[in-house]
Amino acid sequence: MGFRWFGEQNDPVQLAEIRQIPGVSQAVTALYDVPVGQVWPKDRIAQLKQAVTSAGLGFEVIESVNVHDDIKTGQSGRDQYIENYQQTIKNLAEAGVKVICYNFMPVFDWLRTDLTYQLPDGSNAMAYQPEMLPDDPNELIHQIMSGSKGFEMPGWEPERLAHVQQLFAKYRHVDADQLRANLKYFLDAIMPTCEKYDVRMAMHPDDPPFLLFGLPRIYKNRDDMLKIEQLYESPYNAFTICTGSLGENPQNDVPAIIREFVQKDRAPFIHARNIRFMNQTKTAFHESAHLSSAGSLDMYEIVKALADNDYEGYLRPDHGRNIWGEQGRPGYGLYDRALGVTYLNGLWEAIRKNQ
Ligand code: DNO
Repeated sequence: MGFRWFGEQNDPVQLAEIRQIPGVSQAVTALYDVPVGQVWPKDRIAQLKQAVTSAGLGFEVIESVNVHDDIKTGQSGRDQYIENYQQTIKNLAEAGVKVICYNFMPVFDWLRTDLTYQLPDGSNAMAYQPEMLPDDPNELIHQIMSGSKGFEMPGWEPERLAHVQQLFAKYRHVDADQLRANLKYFLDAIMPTCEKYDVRMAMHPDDPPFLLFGLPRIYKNRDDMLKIEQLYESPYNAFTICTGSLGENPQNDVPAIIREFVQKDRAPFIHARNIRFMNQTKTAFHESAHLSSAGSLDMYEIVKALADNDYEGYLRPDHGRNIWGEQGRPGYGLYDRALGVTYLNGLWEAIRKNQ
């Protein structure tokens, strides 16, 4: 069980606090200040590892090493960025890292229309309501930045998004097939490094898993996963299964997806969270407490899909609400995620003892 941590400078949550959550043994973290595309320096990785391990936690999962847009769009500069990525994989492997979470989403990483949506119990959570999505991506960026309470949001690097027009222009001729071809080019280049150094790549789903702003999306559902799997047949070409992201499309049978990909050993990393649909058509949702009864996903079935298959990979609670007056990062406060850990571990213990 891991817990995401944004680093000493950037996270009000302390490693010492994470260490006290029962059953958490890993900090899931990253060097957030290395610009996308640059090599992660060995000394900076060593410092980060030192901070994590001296707090009594493991340093085996990185989230994320982001992929440069030139790789995603297949620009001529991609080979240099790929070489840098290979070097980063090697550097992380030498520090004992086993899994790297990454994504292949165009322009935006995850996307919401509200970062502090008020819930009836006085807590707040992130939400997505299609009618609140502006037509102009610049306006969305403004919405996200101003809702972020001064925190830099992962995947929303201001220096990258300052050039959003140019970014969109780069993707103008990239459809889903082209994006997948660019992913294949990337995987063909990095997989031998991953195999040699024993680091598994765990691709994160599109969040939300539907088309937005005319941008292509290639990891929305099971069919997409089968296509990605075929791009490079290896357990090192693997997935982060994010229950919330996939669950935001009610057509996705999340427990079935988990079962299938855990059985095939293609799911070394699970993000477990719940969401609640806000309308009849299930196109709007807000994030909720992890408990099944708090949202629309059946968390018992999700944990059961893992436990039934003797899951041995990494798992972390995902976005929680901000509760008890905490002024935490949107989605990443301490308390609700800690409650999530305890609940997930409770489900796990009960299911295992009943087997
Ligand atoms: C948001 C996260 C994402 C995720 C990346 C993985 O809260 O789920 O930023 O870390 O998509 O590359």
